[in-house]
Amino acid sequence: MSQCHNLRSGMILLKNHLSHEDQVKIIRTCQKLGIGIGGFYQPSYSDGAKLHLQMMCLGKNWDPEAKYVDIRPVDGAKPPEIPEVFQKLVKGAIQASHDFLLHQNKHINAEDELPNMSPDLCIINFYNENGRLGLHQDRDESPQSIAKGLPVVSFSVGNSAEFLYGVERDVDKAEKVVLESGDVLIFGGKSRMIFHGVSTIQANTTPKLLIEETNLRPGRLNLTFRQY
Ligand code: MD6
Ligand code: FE
Repeated sequence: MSQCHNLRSGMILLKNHLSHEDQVKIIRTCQKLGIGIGGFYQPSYSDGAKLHLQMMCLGKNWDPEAKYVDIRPVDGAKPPEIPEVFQKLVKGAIQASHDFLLHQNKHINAEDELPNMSPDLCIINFYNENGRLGLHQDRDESPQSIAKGLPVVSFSVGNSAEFLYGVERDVDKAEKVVLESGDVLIFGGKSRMIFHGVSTIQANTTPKLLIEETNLRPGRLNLTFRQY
């Protein structure tokens, strides 16, 4: 079993949860979808400021200005569906988190702490080695989804990232955790509204075999699954 950390209530880190084969599948799928209709682009705000990453969405479209809309404003593209293999991986990660919570305390109801979720959308970010993402909350999903604390499930593949999180939008007060290739971070329940962001991408930290098998360029892929 991969190592599990309960970072705070509703926030669980599954270290090295995704197998090498899973990671290869994730990269190849993102490579394929990323150059198709609805594929990677660099999002920007209406004032022209660009995010320091490439993004694409599956299932439903989200962008930092328009939020959730059926077709994306930049090019009118409809997002591709979430592949079945991704659905299975998300299910497995939530199950592993519940098993871990019950292992820690068999008297709790694991679903109270971390509700179940079936994703209908996924936001995929690709960061090059200068990529980053400022502290934010994920609060554009439906009020019901947020009120229930339905978790966001996040897969990291490629270079490691320094990930910040905290109850305030304050970088100096934030906790830090390094997310490595294969890690899964889940936050829901009492942590659904936590502030979080990516401060740095650590150069040359992708496992060599992963690069050899996928030709992934230097950088980090992050997939966040949610239920609108
Ligand atoms: C990232 N992740 O790790 C950005 N959001 O690149 C997120 O913004 C995120 O990891 C919600 C839940 C988990 C996350
Ligand atoms: Fe987020």
